[in-house]
Amino acid sequence: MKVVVAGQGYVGLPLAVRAAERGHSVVGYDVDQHRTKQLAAGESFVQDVTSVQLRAVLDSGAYRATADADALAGGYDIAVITVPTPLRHGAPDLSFVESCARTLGEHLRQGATVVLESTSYPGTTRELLVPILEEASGLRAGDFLAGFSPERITPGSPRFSFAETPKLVSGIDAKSLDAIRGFYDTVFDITVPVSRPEVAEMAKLLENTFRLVNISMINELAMLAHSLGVNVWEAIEAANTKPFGFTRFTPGPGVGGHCLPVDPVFLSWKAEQETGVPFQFVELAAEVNHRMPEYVVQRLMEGLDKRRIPISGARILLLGLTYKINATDLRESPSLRVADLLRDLGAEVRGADPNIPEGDRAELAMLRVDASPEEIAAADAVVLLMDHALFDFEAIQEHAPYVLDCRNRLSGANVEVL
Ligand code: SAJ
Repeated sequence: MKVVVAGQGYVGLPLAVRAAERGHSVVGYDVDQHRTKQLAAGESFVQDVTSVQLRAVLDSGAYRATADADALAGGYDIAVITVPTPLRHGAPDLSFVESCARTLGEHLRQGATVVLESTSYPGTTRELLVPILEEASGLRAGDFLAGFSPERITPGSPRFSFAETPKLVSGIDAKSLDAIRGFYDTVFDITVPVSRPEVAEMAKLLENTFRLVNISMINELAMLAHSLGVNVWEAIEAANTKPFGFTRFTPGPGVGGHCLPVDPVFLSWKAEQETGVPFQFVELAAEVNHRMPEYVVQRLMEGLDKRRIPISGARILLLGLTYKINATDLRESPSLRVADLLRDLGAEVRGADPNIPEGDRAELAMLRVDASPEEIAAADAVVLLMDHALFDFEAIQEHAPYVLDCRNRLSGANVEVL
């Protein structure tokens, strides 16, 4: 099939490359010329697509990257929208979806299909995408096919590969579902059809709201357990011996990333639009998670107080700056807020993260150092925020005068866990 994947980021690029590997003729369309030039040169910037894979589909001619919408002029059999759906002032920003839909609509032919993968609230496909496609193409729904299929990318996940993760598929009508399922069956091992796009849109938000709420609950439990003098980590492992009806989550410095702090807010926003009341579990979860960086700083100050070290002027070394263990991504990372809070209190903040590429200086706003024994020993306090596999935990335990361990990886008289 002639396939267009609009948006060549951590969701669109793996889909485009995989579809090309599976025999489709794929155009990776992205409005960012720098990004498409990089891709056309065979350089992948997405954790789960190697440059070797990218070069292979470029060389075979199965894939090409472009920022030129004229490349769509010949039409397409199926176009997949994988553009960002961020929040703007706490509300969904669908402007990228709208502009992408207009561009695809201009080249939409009779019988062709458009699938939305970008996360959004239930109703987006039918109420927003389809009307834009109709207006831009002059066709009516039914002349073309449309549906929703949520992305389930787990960046750097060693356990679930892209193709093995079951793919939900939906269509605005039976023909759309057939066409969409037919395409994804060539790319994924398992496709799971649902009756309507609204079900697939809701399922996606359910998946991430489930995680956000449970992570927030375990963070609140961690704060209470500390007050009660109970080791929450031991309690979690004890509860996890129950072979049914329990899912293990662990406390941390807060919930970061491009999914969990964002996707559930789409649900809450839609709830408020429809019922006048936001989705309360999301609101509460967001409030608890927002408090976690402050809690980390409060615990750190308590630890320094015990050692008669004022926070102002203290040299603090933060270990693990990205939003998730072993990730390379800083987006919404709680470490950034911990660093800001510490700086506001007059501390000297240094950060070490072996996962962040050397050239990446974005957003750090702190002195970036290596987690060397010298740096660790010279700090008044070390905070382990993300327990990346690349850290030498023995060295941290041995050389740190005091460690606040947010991930329960260390032990010793100089260690306190969150
Ligand atoms: N976190 C905790 N405690 C936990 C689990 C996570 O504090 O027990 C924190 C992480 O450190 C991170 C945040 O929550 O800051 C989010 O972690 P995550 O494991 O949910 O990772 P994400 O944000 O990459 O979530 C993505 C989601 N995938 C999609 O939306 C397609 C999510 O649904 C996946 O379950 C998750 O990857 C995954 O399992 O890798």
